[in-house]
Amino acid sequence: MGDYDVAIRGGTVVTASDVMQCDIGIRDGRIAALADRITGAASEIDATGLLVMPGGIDSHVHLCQNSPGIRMADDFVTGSMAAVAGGNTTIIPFATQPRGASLRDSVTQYQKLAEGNCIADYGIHLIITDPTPSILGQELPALVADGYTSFKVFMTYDEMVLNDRQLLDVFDVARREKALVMVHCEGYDSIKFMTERLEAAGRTAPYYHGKSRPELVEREAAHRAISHAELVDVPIMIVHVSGRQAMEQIRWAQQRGLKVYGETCPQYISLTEEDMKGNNCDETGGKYVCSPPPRDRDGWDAIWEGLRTGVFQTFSSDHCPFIYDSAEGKLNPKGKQSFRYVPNGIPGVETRLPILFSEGVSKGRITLEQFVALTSTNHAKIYGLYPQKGSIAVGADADLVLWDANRTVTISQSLLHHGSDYTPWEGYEVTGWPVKTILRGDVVYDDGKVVGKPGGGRFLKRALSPYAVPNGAD
Ligand code: DUC
Ligand code: ZN
Ligand code: ZN
Repeated sequence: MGDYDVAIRGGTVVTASDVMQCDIGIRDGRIAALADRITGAASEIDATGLLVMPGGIDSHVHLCQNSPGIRMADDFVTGSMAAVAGGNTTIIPFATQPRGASLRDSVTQYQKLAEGNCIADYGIHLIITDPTPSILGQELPALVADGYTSFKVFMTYDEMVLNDRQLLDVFDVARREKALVMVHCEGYDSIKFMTERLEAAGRTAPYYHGKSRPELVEREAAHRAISHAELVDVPIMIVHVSGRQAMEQIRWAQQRGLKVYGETCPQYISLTEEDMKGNNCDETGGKYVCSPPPRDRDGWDAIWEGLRTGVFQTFSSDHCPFIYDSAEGKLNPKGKQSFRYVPNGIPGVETRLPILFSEGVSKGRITLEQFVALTSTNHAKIYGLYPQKGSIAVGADADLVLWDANRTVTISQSLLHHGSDYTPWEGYEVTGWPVKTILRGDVVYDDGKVVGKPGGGRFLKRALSPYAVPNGAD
């Protein structure tokens, strides 16, 4: 019997800080050694010619989040199949509190959907829609203590929106509990105003979704959220930043010394509002409807600027999948009448890493180390999972992706494992593709085939994030 259960041999190991040639020894699901040469393991994986990187952590995915008349295309089984097939080992989806409901009960119910079903390890963020005194005073602190150390709030959507006073109250509790708030920055009233104006003019096709929420709507909300965060002195993460204007707000806040973090996603470096035209402004444009909407090529440049210079810490998918051809999906009866009823979201957990690798590393826009930081290490650090996750170091979980940097693949629905019936990136060519995904030492994805079992993923009780520490003292 050797010293290791598994040895990964001959690969190029990449972390957020280094690129090195070494073998990895794994024992009891953890990395036990990094060495020039490791022999005598019970089994060996040949990584010659491949990159070996920390498994992707996707800190922004939606699974099992149904709403009246609308079904999400992925549950924990299919969503996590797609995740591991895309090179990820950890996902962090959201448990939503419906208005009037207990946050604790919402989390308990959501947790049951995950248990026994998830193939990847998973944490859970909270979505707070009804910040009553008992939610903020009792339930939220208890949940933070139980490892749900981050929560999302919305500045739009009828069923989700918080007004400014509610945002301030939630921010204040986040500061007190040292939890991290994620903010969806789009202004409710501006969107409502624009939507009614567009509908009155008969502009109801999916394409007009983008026109109902132009960049300035996101910019205004980002500025408001930043101002509230400064007033309270609480760090915030502005999620799914779509283009130049919101990026500049975050950069401005960071230059002022505020702890304002930024997340962006594949759709904002690879899709544009033109995609929502579909075929001549028809309903196929609904395949690209997400919020904030894809922008334009100048927006792509701005997002790259933010990725390169550190304005953004995380690159997530915002995987929010619906079936296109379904009365409970993009083509629901009301959605055919107006863009306002087309469910917002696109599938992307499986294609996030290949798109960033291809557009970023293969095209020379970012380094390998930046790629690892943006797709894994920073997620672990920001959401209380580091150093167990997000690194290749002795003692860390052996969560790894073996990556072929030279493989060119044309993305196609037929290759993917998600529950949607389409991918917005059909026909999109990428260079760089995951070959094997390893979760705590076990192979869960092997060159096209998901081999991990539902229930193999563990719930991750997350620590408080060092990124959530306020600037000032108490
Ligand atoms: N916000 C998200 O984070 N995901 C999908 C839809 C939305 O508005
Ligand atoms: Zn959002
Ligand atoms: Zn989302």
